[in-house]
Amino acid sequence: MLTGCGVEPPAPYGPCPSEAQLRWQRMEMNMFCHFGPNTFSGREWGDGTEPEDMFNPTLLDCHQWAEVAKTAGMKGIIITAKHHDGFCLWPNPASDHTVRQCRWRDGKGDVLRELSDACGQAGLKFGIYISPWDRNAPTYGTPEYNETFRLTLENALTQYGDIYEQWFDGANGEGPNGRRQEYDWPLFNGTVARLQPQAVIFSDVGPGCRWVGNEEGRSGETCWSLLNTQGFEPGRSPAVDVLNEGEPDGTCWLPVETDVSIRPGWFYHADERPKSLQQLLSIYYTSVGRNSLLLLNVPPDTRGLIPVADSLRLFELRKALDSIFSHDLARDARVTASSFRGRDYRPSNVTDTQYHRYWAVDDSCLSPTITLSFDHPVTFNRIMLQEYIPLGQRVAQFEVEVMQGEDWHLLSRGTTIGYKRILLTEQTTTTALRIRFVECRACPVINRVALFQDNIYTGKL
Ligand code: FUL
Repeated sequence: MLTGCGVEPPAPYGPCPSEAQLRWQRMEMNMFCHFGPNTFSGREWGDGTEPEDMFNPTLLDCHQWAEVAKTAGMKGIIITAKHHDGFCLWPNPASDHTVRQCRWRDGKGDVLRELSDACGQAGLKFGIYISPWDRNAPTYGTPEYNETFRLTLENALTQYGDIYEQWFDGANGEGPNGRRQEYDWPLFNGTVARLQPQAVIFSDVGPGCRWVGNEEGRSGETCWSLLNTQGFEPGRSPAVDVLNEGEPDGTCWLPVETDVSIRPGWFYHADERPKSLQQLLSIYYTSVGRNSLLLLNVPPDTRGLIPVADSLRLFELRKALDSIFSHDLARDARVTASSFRGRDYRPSNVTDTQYHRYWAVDDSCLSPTITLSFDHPVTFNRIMLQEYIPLGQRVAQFEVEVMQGEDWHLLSRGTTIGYKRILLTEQTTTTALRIRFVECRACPVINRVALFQDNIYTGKL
């Protein structure tokens, strides 16, 4: 394709995101809701023998969940439709361990209906977690269970509108008969792909996005959205540090999702408290700031509401992020570069906020520099960089220098950038900043360089 000035854009390099994966990555921060019998029993893993009537939220209001998520700046909500205890939050015809068997709402309740409607009204996307491990299903541990699970998926994926993400948990223990299950992953993934082709499928190894390898909210400081998945499947995945960092020569585009809970547990427990604002900011920097999507779990309580302590903490987080990131100190910089590909790819594209405009150099140029100069000194302690990932992930090593007096001084260095990378630096005042791309797998394609001042987060990462 030729552009306005007759110069071709860089060709995509290596595996690249699908449109659904790109849309997903740009959501940046979503909410996870663990809710079910465990909310009432105080356990983290129910064993499947819980009586259905244990599930009895007294004031369930999914609009409240959606309002909290939206105000906090989340773009979607994923609900545990069925956790390991097997209880279904919707009247799944393939099971008799569901809301249909409850006294709650006379057996006519349906949490997926209420939450999908609430998300639709609030302009949020809706996703579903369904645990393949089932400690209640009588057929678990036999080939028949794979068919039951397919029917379960089919039912959940056809009644509640568009599903943006299907979350498959990798935990796989014993069922009620003491047997383990050989999962038919091609059948499960194929069912999702057929019924919700735009849904990004999460599991340890995708195929849509991958697990970060820990539950602490920490993506790799080096983080490739690429992975070799051949020979692996959920529950039989590469080592956790490989999941955490990815592989530069990975053959699949498989970006990281960082799932972490705002509380110590995934489910609500009356004696637990939400993490502090400082902890949440640290998690933001080590997830969104490290080329990952943040899926923050906020568990509703026994009333079926998000507790006020958690919602207030989320609002504090939003306020802090807005105050840090709403003022880009690089906005008015003069931007020059060692070279650029042509008029459409000019260096100043990195300081505008249009996602599809970027700075690019000739194919043969693997170590260019870009310089931001300021009429008046700027003071900052955060640097945000973004690669234009529709063309792949290219940068493997870079350095940031700042002008001090007449000389350039090294301020920071990094490895990968990816969709978004936020560097924490010492407080710096300068009239010019230069980024040297030291090692790139193909000519770098950069759509954003921004500088911010964070007066709130006081820790290190
Ligand atoms: C894990 C599960 O065992 C936890 O209960 C929780 O759902 C977490 C998100 O995934 O594998």
